[in-house]
Amino acid sequence: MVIDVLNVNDMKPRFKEDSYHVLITEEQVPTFPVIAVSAVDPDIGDEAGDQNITYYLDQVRINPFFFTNALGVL
Ligand SMILES: [Ca+2]
Repeated sequence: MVIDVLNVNDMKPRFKEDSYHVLITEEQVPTFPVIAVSAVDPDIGDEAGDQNITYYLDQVRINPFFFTNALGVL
C-alpha cells in the first residue's frame, strides 16, 4: 500500500488590497453593500477559480455590520 499525503492547504488567503477603507457618517443610511473585499487563496492556484473563502468580522460584541460569508461584501 502506498499513501501519498498531499500538502494542499498550508497558505493563508491574502486580500487583494493591503487595506480597505469606508467612511459612513452618523446621519447616513448605509447602502448595501457598504464595501466589497476580495481575497485569494494561494493554495487554489487559480485566482479566477472558486476560492472557498469565508469572510467574517472577528468581533465578539454586537455589530450592525456583517459579511455575507462567501461573497466578501459588508
Ligand atoms: Ca489556504
